[in-house]
Amino acid sequence: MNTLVRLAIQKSGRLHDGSLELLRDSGLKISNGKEQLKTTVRNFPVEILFLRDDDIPQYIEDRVADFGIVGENVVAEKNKSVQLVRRLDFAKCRLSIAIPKTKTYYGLNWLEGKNIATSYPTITRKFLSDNKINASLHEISGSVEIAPGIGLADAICDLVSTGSTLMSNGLQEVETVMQSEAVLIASPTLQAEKQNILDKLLFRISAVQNARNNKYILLNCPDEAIPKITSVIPGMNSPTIMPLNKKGWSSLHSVVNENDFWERIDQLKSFGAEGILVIPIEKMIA
Ligand code: PRT
Ligand code: ZN
Repeated sequence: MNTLVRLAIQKSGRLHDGSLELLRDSGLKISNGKEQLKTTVRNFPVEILFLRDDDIPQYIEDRVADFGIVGENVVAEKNKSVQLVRRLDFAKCRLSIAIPKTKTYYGLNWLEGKNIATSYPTITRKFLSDNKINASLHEISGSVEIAPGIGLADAICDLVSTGSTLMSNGLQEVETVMQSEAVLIASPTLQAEKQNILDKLLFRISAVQNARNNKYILLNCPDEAIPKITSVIPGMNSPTIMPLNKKGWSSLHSVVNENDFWERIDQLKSFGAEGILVIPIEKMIA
């Protein structure tokens, strides 16, 4: 009998599209009716549950789901019995403390005795106690950033990505409590067959993440530039080099990392590379 695992993702919200895209890029054929609470996958032994993100750690602790995709902030806040298996490189944000722009911040002691509004009481309380600050927390579930403006709190602890919500509410970010991104979490112990399925999924996710982080690069260069160019873009093993129909010139094919892409291109040009083509990679298996 085939084992089926259950993977919980957010039903709707900021993690929903990124989670589905990652699973689809990993080759899972998922049909997605907006109103569905669960769906099976045609070509992979997994059933997908669509839930509120806050509930996912509990479902995994209770073993109703085996794996899930949530923000690291939710994992830390809920503090359930789950293991963080993989960071997924999307929905990046940070949980930060912000105070009115009109106040002068002089360090953590500013928060002493103050009232802080947050939807993340567990993480905020730990941050304050780690820093030996006594402050009272006011837990609210949404629109946290308006709390100082309406006199509900002196400061807030909330998620920030671009910072524009803070700015439009007259707040300044003064402390970063934690960095967060979407993560794959799982039950701390899995039966062997379920672990096997998780390993298969992780292998595919690695291929997708590598492909997203790298580009295929083709260029022409004088033969004497090959050693220098190879030292900058060594590729997965070594570059492919083919002679051009022009004496003393070659075509070189390799991969280049997204993070230092422009810096590498500048170096390659300075070594004499010409006709540089950069192409997205669909999957990359090391
Ligand atoms: O309905 P459900 O409970 O499932 O969803 P939700 O409303 O609780 O969560 P949702 O969809 O808003 O966010 C899901 C996850 O996305 C969060 O737990 C984070 O891990 C991640 N994420 C990434 C963010 C942001 N970026 C983000 N910017 N979550 C919320 N925000 C909000 C923030 O609270 C603030 O109101 O966006 C505003 C700030 O954005 P900037 O760009 O103006 O700084
Ligand atoms: Zn939520």
